[in-house]
Amino acid sequence: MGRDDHRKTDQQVVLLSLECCEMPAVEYQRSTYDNRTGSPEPLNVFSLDFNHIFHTLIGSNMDVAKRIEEYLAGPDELRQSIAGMSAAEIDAAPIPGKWSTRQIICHIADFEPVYADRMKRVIAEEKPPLLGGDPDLFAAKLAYDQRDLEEEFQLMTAVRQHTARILKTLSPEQFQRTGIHSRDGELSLATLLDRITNHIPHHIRLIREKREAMNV
Ligand code: NI
Repeated sequence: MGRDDHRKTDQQVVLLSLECCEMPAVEYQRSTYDNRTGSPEPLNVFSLDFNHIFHTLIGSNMDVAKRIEEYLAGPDELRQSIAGMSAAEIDAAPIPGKWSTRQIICHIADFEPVYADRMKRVIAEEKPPLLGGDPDLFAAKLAYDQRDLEEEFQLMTAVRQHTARILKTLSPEQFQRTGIHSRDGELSLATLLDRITNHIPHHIRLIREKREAMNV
């Protein structure tokens, strides 16, 4: 599957989003499929109501403080996931059609400020528009092969500490505030926090898959 033609069919979009998510509901589906059949083919995912799923999962009972701690822990968990890898192993893409570990790290760093901006707008503005981003275009155009991975980690850590300090001041009701995503429709602050918190663990699983493929 070429990365540049992933918009041709729904199936291609789903397969792509398994590697790189702005769509973490796919990951929930995939986990279900993996546990049951070992086959990651969540082809019905587009019929799901994302907002409903997330409200059901975390809804009004969300343990906000715990979620924020998980959000803060993400960058260190990502660092640990690449411990012991050589530069060549980080640059390698051992699984056909999937990214290198370097691309994953740059991808995560790219979307940290995007999500921080979305969360701030939802807190501060009334149902603000939230602009979707295309991870493949970012990966193709934003010099992933030239970037300093230590800077990427510093950015992730700084953005999460900065944003978490704001989130900790909010009431549970404020996590139900919403914005209007250009592709996914109305999303609550709780959903945005859930998505970005799950983003790093999702990609750590894919890094692990690459390490296993390389036996490192
Ligand atoms: Ni992703």
